[in-house]
Amino acid sequence: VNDENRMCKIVLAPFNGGQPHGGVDLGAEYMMKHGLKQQIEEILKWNTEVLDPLNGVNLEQLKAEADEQEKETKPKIKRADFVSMANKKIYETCKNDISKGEFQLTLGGDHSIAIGSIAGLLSRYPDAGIIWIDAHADINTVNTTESGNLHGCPVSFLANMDRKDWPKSFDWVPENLLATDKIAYIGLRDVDAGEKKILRDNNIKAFSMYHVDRYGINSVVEQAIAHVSKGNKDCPIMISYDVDAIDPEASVQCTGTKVDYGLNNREALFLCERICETGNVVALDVVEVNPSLGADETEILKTVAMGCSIVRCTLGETLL
Ligand code: 6HN
Ligand code: MN
Ligand code: MN
Ligand code: MN
Repeated sequence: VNDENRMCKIVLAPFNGGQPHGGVDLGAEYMMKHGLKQQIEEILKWNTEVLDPLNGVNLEQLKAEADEQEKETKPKIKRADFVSMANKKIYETCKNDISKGEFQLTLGGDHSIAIGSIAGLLSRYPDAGIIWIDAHADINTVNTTESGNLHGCPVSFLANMDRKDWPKSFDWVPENLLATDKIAYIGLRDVDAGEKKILRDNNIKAFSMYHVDRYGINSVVEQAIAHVSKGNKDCPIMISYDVDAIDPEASVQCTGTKVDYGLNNREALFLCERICETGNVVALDVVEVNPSLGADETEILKTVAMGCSIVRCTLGETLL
């Protein structure tokens, strides 16, 4: 694609049904209000177009109805119908309204929205590698989840684990599934026992904070890229970035499942810069920015600004 005609499709995914906190639905809006679209156009010289798959859906009402009903039924998996419905829409938009060669930028929302965004991306690039940046592995299945929150489960859905046990509303199957050898994690430090077993049993590449300290972020990113690319130097790469990968003390206080001792600010952005430098990055999710959890304006600004920096670095701002 000619540089002047680069197109970044910004997919708004203001969805909070995959976890208990209100406010994570505001993440996309806050990043947009921070000037993200203008930054992409004016600093990075990309064309942009905003897609809004959940437009017209009364998310607040549907969530309230689901919670009301589930007070009685107390299902193990929380708001399954709601999460399934929203992700099917995100999936269809990513699949149908974005072309090969266009960048897919999805702004959450909680991390359950990666069900839709990654399923959509895989319909264009079936062999894409996914680099999942997170304090958590988000690979619980409906059988291993302890919380019942679906933002802890997107990877298992995408990889088709325990398919038959998923709630009936998850009756839609993505055109292409995620192979477990096409994902690599960076930043892990809060992984459930059931998830550890899944990671081990499937031999999934996972770099925890231990590995970041042991080898340094440069080596870790290099290994992650090599792993998901499987020797194909043109392998398309997507980053699914949960801001809770980043250390709360460094910048990210406003997120629903904060964990201490994460990536520092440079590690957090360096990995975006390095993945951008491959020339193969085709998509990015930025999720779990929750402005409602800020103690003051400064905390909110720091988290939102970091979300925007992740986007700009992934699109090449800091490469000369
Ligand atoms: N996230 N492993 C925990 C759970 O509830 O399954 C935490 C998940 C966090 C999910 O941060 O996107
Ligand atoms: Mn997380
Ligand atoms: Mn460190
Ligand atoms: Mn996550």
